Amino acid sequence: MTRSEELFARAQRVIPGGVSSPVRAFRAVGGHPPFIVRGEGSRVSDADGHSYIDYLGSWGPLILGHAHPDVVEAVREAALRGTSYGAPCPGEVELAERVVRLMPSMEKVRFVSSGTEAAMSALRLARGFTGRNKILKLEGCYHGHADSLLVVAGSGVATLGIPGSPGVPAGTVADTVTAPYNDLRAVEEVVSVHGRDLAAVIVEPVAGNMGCVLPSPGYLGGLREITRRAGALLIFDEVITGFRLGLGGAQAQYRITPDLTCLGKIIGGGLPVGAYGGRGQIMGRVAPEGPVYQAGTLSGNPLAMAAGCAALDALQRPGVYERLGALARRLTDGLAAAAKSAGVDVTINRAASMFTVFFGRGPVTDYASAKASDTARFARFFHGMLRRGVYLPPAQFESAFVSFAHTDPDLEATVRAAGEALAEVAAQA
Ligand code: KE4
Repeated sequence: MTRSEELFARAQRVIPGGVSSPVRAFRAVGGHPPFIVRGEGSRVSDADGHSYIDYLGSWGPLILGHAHPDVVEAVREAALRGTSYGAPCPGEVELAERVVRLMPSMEKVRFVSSGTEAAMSALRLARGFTGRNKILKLEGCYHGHADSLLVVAGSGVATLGIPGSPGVPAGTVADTVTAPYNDLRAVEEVVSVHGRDLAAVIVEPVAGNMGCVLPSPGYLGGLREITRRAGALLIFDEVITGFRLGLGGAQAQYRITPDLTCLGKIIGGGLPVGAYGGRGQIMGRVAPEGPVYQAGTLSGNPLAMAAGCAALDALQRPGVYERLGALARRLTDGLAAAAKSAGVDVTINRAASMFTVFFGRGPVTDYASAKASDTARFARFFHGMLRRGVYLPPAQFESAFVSFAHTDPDLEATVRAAGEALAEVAAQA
């Protein structure tokens, strides 16, 4: 038995599924997860001493790579002053000022401890601000596990939301409507049925949770126009894309001003953080300034704030995003060429330094086309890469991430491994 298998056996005796978050259990790809004991730059190593080039990046936060010296130093220094105060601290102001400067649609921001809390709070605020109840989420987008967002995809425009998990009461999702991503007509239909009661549309401006799927030309502008006309708020869930696509996130890249934005992952430098923010007029409704309640023991935690400031400061150095984009472009070009020479049909979607290799001809433009991809082939490819020392996200419907710590030799090794793994995939049924 390997050390990771031993740890997994122990973990499953005391933790559901042996993991703290379901996707980490490798159920989508089979096999057992390696237990990671160390991250350093572009690599992670497991309990059995295997080292991997890491494209999971902890599901997005580690855009600078693991154990970035500035982040580690900031956390170490903060920890020497204590780990939590439950009181206002300078770090919150420092990070908030950076966020509002770099994402101008966020005149004010509130920190929470996860992306789930950010999205949940943004929805409550949208309902409190508009006095309306209905929310529209797009199929294939994921905004955390708050009850009102756990609805079955395709629950239909007119039909009420159907719970996407046991434990979610039908009443909780009765005000959640879904529509296909990249389909403005479907959104118009939702507005025609629910318009006067539509509080908000929440969307991943570049989707990461059906795999990486980009907005069609005009889609985000269309959402902005439709929500403005309907008097509903447009919420950009930039938990992944915020500071991933660039310093201003997707809203800067696509030049769309949402009413509210959710952040997480990168702004915590790898520590637990989420945030939501927007126009002062809307954020002014948040307690204690306004009546919309939201709270959290560890919100604005000094260590997380220090890590976030260090991360955002490092990301503002010249040439960081250009290098990230160049690395990711070179990698995905190499992967596409490897698939071509192996005779394996893949569709690779990329936005800046996030990407997904879908197994199938594509194009992949929404949840339905993402689900049409060959997940069995993805699983074989995943394990072929893992055996060769490359750690991809253990699920087809996730995004992989290139970090600033990845090197040209990392990319060359990754493309070499892919050539071999894809040849194996081609040789199997
Ligand atoms: P957290 O509660 O996991 O911090 O954030 C929820 C969330 C909100 N919005 C977006 C766009 C997200 O991608 C996420 C969480 N992302 C997943 C991976 N796709 C986290 C990994 C996991 O669930 O273990």
